[in-house]
Amino acid sequence: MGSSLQILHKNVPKLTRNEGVGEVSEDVLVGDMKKGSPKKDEQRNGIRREDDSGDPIDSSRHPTSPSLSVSSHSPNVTARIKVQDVNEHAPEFTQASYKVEAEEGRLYPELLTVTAADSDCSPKFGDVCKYEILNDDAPFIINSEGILKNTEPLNYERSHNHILSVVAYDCGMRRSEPVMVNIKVNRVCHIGWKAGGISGDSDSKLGYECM
Ligand SMILES: [Ca+2]
Repeated sequence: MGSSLQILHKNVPKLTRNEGVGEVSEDVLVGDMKKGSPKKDEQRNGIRREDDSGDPIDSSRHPTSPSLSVSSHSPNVTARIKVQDVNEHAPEFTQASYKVEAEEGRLYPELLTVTAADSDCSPKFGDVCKYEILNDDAPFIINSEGILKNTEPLNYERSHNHILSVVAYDCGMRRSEPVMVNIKVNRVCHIGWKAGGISGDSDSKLGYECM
């Protein structure tokens, strides 16, 4: 061949015209020629090719000229990366507050349903698993579906309304901010005979008698 190879790199000894040429792997040269521009590969690797006169060889005019690469890489492999979800978000209720009215003297199987949602993606961190009433001794319970009901008949005279703080937990037990639930107790009156009646007379008349 009429050309020689010279490696230009800081702190790397230069090969003389009669040295180093035989140490270049042909397989690497063929691979690099197929993959891209020989001129760019030479510039990236700090390699300059010269002819016998010492002038640089223009690869575009000598497409079959041998090139030198000082690096190589293995064949591609597939890497599978499993991304673990992180519990970034607490559940949030779909309403800013809740309000419901209930008659006194009744046990309700369902007074109200509260709902919270969570922005995390995995079932552990993104599903809501539990609701809780923070008030102590409140005559109410709430289940994992957010269904609220009273545990004893409500009494208007004892309390006209009950204000509860309810929180939600995702399945990683991250807790939401509390939401207010206001239960207004309605007095129940029945029509019947009572002293004074509707008009307030002293005689017993038909009127409304409240519990
Ligand atoms: Ca979450």
